[in-house]
Amino acid sequence: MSIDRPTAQTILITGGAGFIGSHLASALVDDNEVRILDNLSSGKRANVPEAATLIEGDLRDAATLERATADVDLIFHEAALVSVQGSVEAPLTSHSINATATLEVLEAARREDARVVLASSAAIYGHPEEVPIAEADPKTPASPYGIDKLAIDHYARRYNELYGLETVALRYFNAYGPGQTAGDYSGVISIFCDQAIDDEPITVHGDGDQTRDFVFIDDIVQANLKAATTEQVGTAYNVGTGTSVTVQELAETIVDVTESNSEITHTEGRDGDIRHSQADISVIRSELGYEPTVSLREGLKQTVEWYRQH
Ligand code: UD2
Repeated sequence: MSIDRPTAQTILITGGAGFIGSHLASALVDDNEVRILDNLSSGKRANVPEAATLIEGDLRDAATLERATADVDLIFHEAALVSVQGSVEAPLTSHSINATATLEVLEAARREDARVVLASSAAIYGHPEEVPIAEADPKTPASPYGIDKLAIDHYARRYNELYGLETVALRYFNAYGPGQTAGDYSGVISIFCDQAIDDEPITVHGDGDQTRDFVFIDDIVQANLKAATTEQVGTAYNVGTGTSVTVQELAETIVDVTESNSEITHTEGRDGDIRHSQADISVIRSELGYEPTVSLREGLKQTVEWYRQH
């Protein structure tokens, strides 16, 4: 049995000032030397734990990446352009950050003989034929973002086969939690929480019967820590809860948790919206011992608390 978290390692977290990367940094910083590479385009300096070292710069700059990866044992690659819509508007930009720069990270890891745990996405599955979605199911990404994530998911696994690099790709479903900032391209939970706290109408797109598997940040972190120490490398795992809720139910739960006076309204359906999404987590459960620990209601309570304070 492997231990469940890295200790006494030199660790690089790309995107470590962002939502997922900064939570990961907080979980690791007491027992490891943690370095963060972030260009602060969407991440924030304030998210970086005091004991971590921030290298402010671009992943795509060779000298910066070389400095950031010097002598590392382990890399968590979370830096990305996370906007699906943005990738539709600027596919080349998405490709250069989400795909090419990730290949550079894998090359750097080869030079350093470092393990890489990288952020893949449920977006690689596109519109699934059925749910829950298992790792081996068809991959028909519906956006440049999904295509780029699928490319790096493949690269990560082939780098293990071709060069013996230790890699694990984590296919995140809908991540949420404290620190996820509301904006045009952020997740529905951050948008609904802001609306509910301000007693503004909640904007459900379409009929609200579409479903998602919302996974709390603590469980995303748990999956990363397990991926960092497992012997099962050259692999890719779904990270979700294995359950789903409708967007309508989500809106109602947020109104309830915030004790809001917001009305739930319905707007036009969103172009290209995926109807149903739910992870099959049986493989990550059996191979990594991953188990979701935070229910949607509990996760929403913690998230709402954070939004109230910020
Ligand atoms: C998420 C990820 C995306 C990709 C994908 C994989 C985010 C922001 N996006 O896309 O990067 O990984 O999953 O499948 O995390 N909605 C409303 N009202 C709003 C906003 C959204 O009803 O004001 C609906 C939206 O139409 C969709 C659902 O909420 O049906 C979830 O939307 P989302 O943008 O949070 O995430 P998703 O699943 O499209």
